[in-house]
Amino acid sequence: MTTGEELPCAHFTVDKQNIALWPREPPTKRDQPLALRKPSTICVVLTFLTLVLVTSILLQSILYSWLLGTISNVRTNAQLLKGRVDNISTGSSEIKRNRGGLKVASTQIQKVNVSLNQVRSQLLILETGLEKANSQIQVLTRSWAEVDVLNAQIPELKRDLDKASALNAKVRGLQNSLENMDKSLRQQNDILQMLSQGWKYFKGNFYYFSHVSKTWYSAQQFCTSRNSHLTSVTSENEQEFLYKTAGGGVYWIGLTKAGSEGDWYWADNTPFNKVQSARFWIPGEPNNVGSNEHCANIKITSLRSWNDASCDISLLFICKKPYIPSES
Ligand SMILES: [Ca+2]
Repeated sequence: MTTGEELPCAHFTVDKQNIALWPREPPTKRDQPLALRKPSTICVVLTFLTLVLVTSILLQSILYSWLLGTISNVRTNAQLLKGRVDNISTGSSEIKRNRGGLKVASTQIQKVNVSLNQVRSQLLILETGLEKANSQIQVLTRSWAEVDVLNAQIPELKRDLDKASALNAKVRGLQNSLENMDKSLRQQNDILQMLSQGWKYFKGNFYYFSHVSKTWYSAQQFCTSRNSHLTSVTSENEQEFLYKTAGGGVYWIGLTKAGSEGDWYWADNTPFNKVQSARFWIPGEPNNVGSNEHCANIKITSLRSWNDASCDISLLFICKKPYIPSES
């Protein structure tokens, strides 16, 4: 390329080892004139600027891709942050809600504290009670030991009890005997009292043999005034007792007639057995002399000793009353 005086702008030379950008021919450093040096300086500057440009373009492309990556990272981080902020706002509302709950919980905790204090005081009371119970248990344990000792004594006590019950039976027997003795003593006492007053005792009855004479009716009145009647005779033994005790004296007995011609009857209301009594009349009696003999007496010392006589004559007499034991 040749254009007159103008110097070519640049020239590539290729040798075996190097590629270089140079003007038409590599300058020889020694004989290059100063006029030629100016354009080569511009070339260097241009080349440098070109290099700077290329480098900046390369750097920009590299930086651009790096920036894109960074921006996407920032975007991702922003989204994460946004999520966190959302979480935080949600948490904040929950915290607000929880604050109300906390107030309620605080009140409840205060109540629980009060209850706890009450429980504590009750526990103290319970502890005191437990201590008392413990001491009582110790007392009971000692008592139990005493009970054991007593338990061991039970068989012996049982034997003693058997003996005691046997003794008791004996005592009851003795008591009955004593009561019987007491009863018979009282009876004897009653009898003795009656005997001291002149009565005689025979088989459950008292008999009074008078010392003065009276008509039959007066004699009966005397007997009733002493809770008795003129005597009845109901057996051979009694008849024998009476005539023997009379000893030959003549004594009114309680036999009389109902009216002048009536049947015989006993003054003490004992039923009169005419057949059984027939053996006690003196043979030939009752003969009712002058139709005026309506009262009977014991006249002689014999089983057959009865005679009918006038009720108006005065004779000794025999009263009779049954023995009734006095009430204890
Ligand atoms: Ca007669």
